Amino acid sequence: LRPGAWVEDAAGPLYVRLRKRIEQSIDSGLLAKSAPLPGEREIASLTGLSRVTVRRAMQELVDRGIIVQRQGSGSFVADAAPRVEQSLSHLTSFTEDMERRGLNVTSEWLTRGVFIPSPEEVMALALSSGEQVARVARLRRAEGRPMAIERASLPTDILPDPQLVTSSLYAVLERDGNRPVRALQRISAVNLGAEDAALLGVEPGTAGLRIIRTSYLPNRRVIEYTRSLYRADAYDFVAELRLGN
Ligand code: 16G
Repeated sequence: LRPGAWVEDAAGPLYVRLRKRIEQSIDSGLLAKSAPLPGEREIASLTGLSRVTVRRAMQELVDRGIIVQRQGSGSFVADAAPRVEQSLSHLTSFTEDMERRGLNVTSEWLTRGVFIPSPEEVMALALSSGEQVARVARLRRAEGRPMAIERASLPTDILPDPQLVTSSLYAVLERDGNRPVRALQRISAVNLGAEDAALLGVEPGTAGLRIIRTSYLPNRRVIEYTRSLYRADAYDFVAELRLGN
């Protein structure tokens, strides 16, 4: 946070520039996980910005789960992915969920193509013999932090060209009139294996949430079978319960 350094490379209001500058310092490792941040007053005098501007930038970083503030001891770089509350009663996509919270979504491709299906995929998607399967597997990030690994499989008549999925899978399905309207979701606890843990940025053996989603079109046809691993320290799944059966 050299004086004036925040001005050069970002656009928008001052507090947004300052927020982006701090985010960059965290992403580049200049500010380590759990590292303490200078106080509001110090940041203001280092940057020449008003304390109101600094406070506003800090509040946005707190809202996004990028920094945490502890009463009496100041602000620290959050050492975990942003923690989000996810409703279990709405059929939404990762992109929609994160964008609604103002979090920026990026994905890293693990697999994207058409393959010979596994027996599990044949069963789950009710594929005919000889039919291939479209696979879209991604590491999904919010504000640059890994949140989940999602491995989606779809019939190839629903997704003939997986390469066309550049950001949101559901946006592609929606465009083609194939947006699922119902899904079954199974959530269970797992200990993450070395490879998945490395992708998610946690230690091997850390607890994760395994989620299997099977989604349906209005005509009850299954069109998505997705096996995901979500960071247990990043998600609270919330469902509303009502008396009755
Ligand atoms: C959600 C879904 C996933 C779906 C993805 C599409 C779970 C638990 N949730 O994350 O099944 O494929 O959204 O997101 O699996 P996209 O439209 O952002 O690609």
